[in-house]
Amino acid sequence: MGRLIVVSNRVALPRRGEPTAGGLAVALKDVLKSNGGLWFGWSGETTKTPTSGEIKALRYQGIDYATIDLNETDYKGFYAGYSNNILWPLFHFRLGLLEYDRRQSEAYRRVNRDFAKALLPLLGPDDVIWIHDYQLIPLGAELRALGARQKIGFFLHIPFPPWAVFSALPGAEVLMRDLLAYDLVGVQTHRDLGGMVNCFQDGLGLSPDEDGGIRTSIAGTERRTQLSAHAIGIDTRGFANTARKAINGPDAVRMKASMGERKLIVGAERLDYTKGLPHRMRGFGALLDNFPQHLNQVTYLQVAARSRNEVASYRDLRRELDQLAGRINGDHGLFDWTPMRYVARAVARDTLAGFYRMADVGLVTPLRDGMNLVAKEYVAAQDPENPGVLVLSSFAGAAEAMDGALLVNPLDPEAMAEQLDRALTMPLAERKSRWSSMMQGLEEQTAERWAEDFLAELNEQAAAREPSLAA
Ligand code: GDG
Repeated sequence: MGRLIVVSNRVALPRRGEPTAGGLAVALKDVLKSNGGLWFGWSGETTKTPTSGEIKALRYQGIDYATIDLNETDYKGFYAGYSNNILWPLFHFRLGLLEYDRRQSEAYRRVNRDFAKALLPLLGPDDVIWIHDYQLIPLGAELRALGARQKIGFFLHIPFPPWAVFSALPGAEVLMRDLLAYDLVGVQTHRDLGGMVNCFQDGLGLSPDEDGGIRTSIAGTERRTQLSAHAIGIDTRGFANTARKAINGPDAVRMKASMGERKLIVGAERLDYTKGLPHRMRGFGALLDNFPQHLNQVTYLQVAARSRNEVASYRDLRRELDQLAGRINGDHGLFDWTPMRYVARAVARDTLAGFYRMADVGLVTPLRDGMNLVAKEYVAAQDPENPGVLVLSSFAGAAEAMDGALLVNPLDPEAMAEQLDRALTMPLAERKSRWSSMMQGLEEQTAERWAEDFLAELNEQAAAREPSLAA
């Protein structure tokens, strides 16, 4: 048995004394530990000079970490440019925000090739490789070009649009062909699987066989790429415990004291245009306009952790949110009631867990989202005796399985206001029954289970066959 090699753009490097934050990092570390594995990727550091491709290695708690730096040109072209300014809006159906630049496309390809060159010497013949997300789509094909024969799987964490959207990308066919280097390509939901299959059919004229795999023959090698949906989960029990403890912590106690008898609506995410934050604020404004019985009775806390400041569309969004929050508070606030508390910084994870538990409503309304872990964390954090209500966008991957949520179309502020009113006034029995059906799903479909299922399916795939070796 070989090792498991996880490759992601950013490596969650261990910091001594600090617990690993985030379900994904926890899940991957667990599977890496049990398989004796290696985690490879960008260190998060940029250098002024061209990079030497030098690998920094570290071993901690049974896991090997290997990272490389990016130079500033590649950081701008590959990461800030092509990955975040072209692929991110494209995969989230936001063609108007896509700013194509051929040099960035070249940087993307070059960095993926550099990753492949740096990774190849670290691989054993029986290792299984699992590559993550849109920054690294061509990495499998680049590894194959260098002769890698190992099983390689790829997981896309963000949505997969249909060809009518995807084809807007110059070179869209090339990126689709890159996916055929993998033995397994996983996406989050059946909707995303439909998008990917549609891209293969309409973009490359390739249809899956009855088991959901695409057969190709490239340079004399017969290959089959299995396509499937694997919904990511969280460390449900771990997060529930964190929330249970945090509710008595100093931050939660202060927060509670500042609220009085008012109800709490909570939202938390990276400050990103896919998360529908302006629409959400308008929905809250509509609640106060259309349901005046909630005036002075409810507070909405929105945490929006700044991210990707180097991309102009993120700076524009920040300005829009600052204005909207100011307007809502100006229009509706009283001298002793601030309807919206807007925090444009990250808060500590356990503090956030305490806020989720305290909140009567979790408001999670992305315009598009691969899965959305906040929706799952909010549910996991609830008090089983007095659970809150999840108001969730039907465009989040999480909506596919979270049947106890109140679903909304985030583009419709009036509808959001109606669902918020329903959530704020929902009787305990209905809250409990909605919550327990979602919690049961979360206990079954954890992050660990997601990783195990994906790897089991990858291991089941037959190795590629060259005609000369075929029986
Ligand atoms: C991508 C896909 C997919 C948020 N604010 C703070 C904070 N957070 C944490 C949340 C959650 C995580 O960040 C965000 O995860 P999401 O899944 O919601 O969103 P993305 O970052 O866009 O992740 C997404 C995911 O990959 C996994 O496949 O679900 O669709 O876009 O854990 O709690 N954490 C702290 N402070 C904050 O202020 N500590």
